[in-house]
This record gives sequence, structure tokens and C-alpha cells, in this order.
Amino acid sequence: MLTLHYNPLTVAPVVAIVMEELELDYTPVLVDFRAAQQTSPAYLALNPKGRVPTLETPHGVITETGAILDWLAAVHGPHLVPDDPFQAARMRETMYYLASTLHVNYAHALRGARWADLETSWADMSAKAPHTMAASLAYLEGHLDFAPFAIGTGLTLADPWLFVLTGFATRLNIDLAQFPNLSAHQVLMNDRYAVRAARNKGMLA
Ligand SMILES: N[C@@H](CCC(=O)N[C@@H](CS)C(=O)NCC(=O)O)C(=O)O
Repeated sequence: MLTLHYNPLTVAPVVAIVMEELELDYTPVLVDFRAAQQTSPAYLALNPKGRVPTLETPHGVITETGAILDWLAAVHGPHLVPDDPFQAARMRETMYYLASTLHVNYAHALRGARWADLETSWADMSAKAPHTMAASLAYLEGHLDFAPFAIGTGLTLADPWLFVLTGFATRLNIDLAQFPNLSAHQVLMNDRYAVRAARNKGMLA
């Protein structure tokens, strides 16, 4: 049995979408940030980082979106990784960029206390975040295939991730209309059964 600990406003819906794509049976468990459940002793025992997503599998717990997606694909859906090694590397290049750069840029808008103690520093980071986020989106807009998916003609692990994190941009008042490829990708993904299923289950904001 698979149990996904998630919050709908975070990166965690990426995992839900992939599990819906693979038609897997899983139990969703909401981690309520308003109640600070991510810092509760019970949750920290599961994921000492106090973050979502966390996936419980029959073999143990996996954290980190990329590691969870790679495991899901290896065990349940190899078709979500391109056969061609170079294309697979391009998919992971996109995934690592989303995790290590775009997501971190976004987090500076809300989570300045992770990086600095002074509130003036938080305000400065928050003001900068829409610019660094837009720069990351501009890079993706110009470098992915959009044919129509991020890497070629088939859905890969990069697509749900790109979809969810691009969606964060509007929270920083970034107008997605300036990125026609990313906008079309949002429409494409929004229309997928897996995305609708995750949304209907309340797992995607
Ligand atoms: N590198 C992690 C990042 C996970 C992460 O930062 N999740 C955020 C939400 S998007 C979180 O759980 N934040 C809770 C907190 O900061 O208290 C991944 O990609 O899975």
C-alpha cells in the first residue's frame, strides 16, 4: 500500500498526479500547515525534514519529489521516462532545475526565515522572488520542447512537476501570458484525467 502525505498548495500534488497517471491505489493524508502538522513529532518521525511530499511504500519511506517520482516510474511506470538516455537526461535536467532553482526562487517569497534572521532581509528576498521566478520561467519557456510535452511527444516525469510549479507563478502576480509555451502546457495538463482526478480528491489547489 502507498500513503502520500501532501498539502494541496505545495509541490506534493506532483506525486499525486503521477500516481493518478499510473492508476495506482494510494491513501492521501493531508498535512495541515495551518496546524503546523509538518512539525509535529509524529510527522517528523516519518520525515525529519518537516516537508511534503512524503511517500510511505511497502519498502519504507521516500522523501524528495524527484526520488519519489523515479521510484514510482521504476516500479510502476517506466514509460514515464524516455527510452533514449539523452532524452532521459534532459528530463532529469529539467527536474533538477525545478527542484533546485525554480522552487527555491519561489520559496524566497514566503520562507525568508530559512535564510536570514532579520525581517528586513525577508522583505528584500520576498521582493526579489517574482524576478528570479520569472527568470527561471523564461529559461524553461525557451529551452524545453513543448512538442507538446516538456521533453518530446510523450508525458514524462518532468511534466506534472513543471505544471505544478509554473502554477505557483500566479501567486507572485507573474502574468503567465508572457510565456506562451508554458501557458499552453498549463492548458494541456489541466485537461488530463490525472490532473482532474487529483483536483477532485482535493489534492491540488
Ligand atoms: N526538495 C523538496 C522540497 C519540499 C518542500 O520544500 N516542500 C515544502 C512545500 S512546497 C514544505 O513542505 N514546506 C513546509 C515548511 O517549510 O514548513 C522536494 O522537492 O520534495
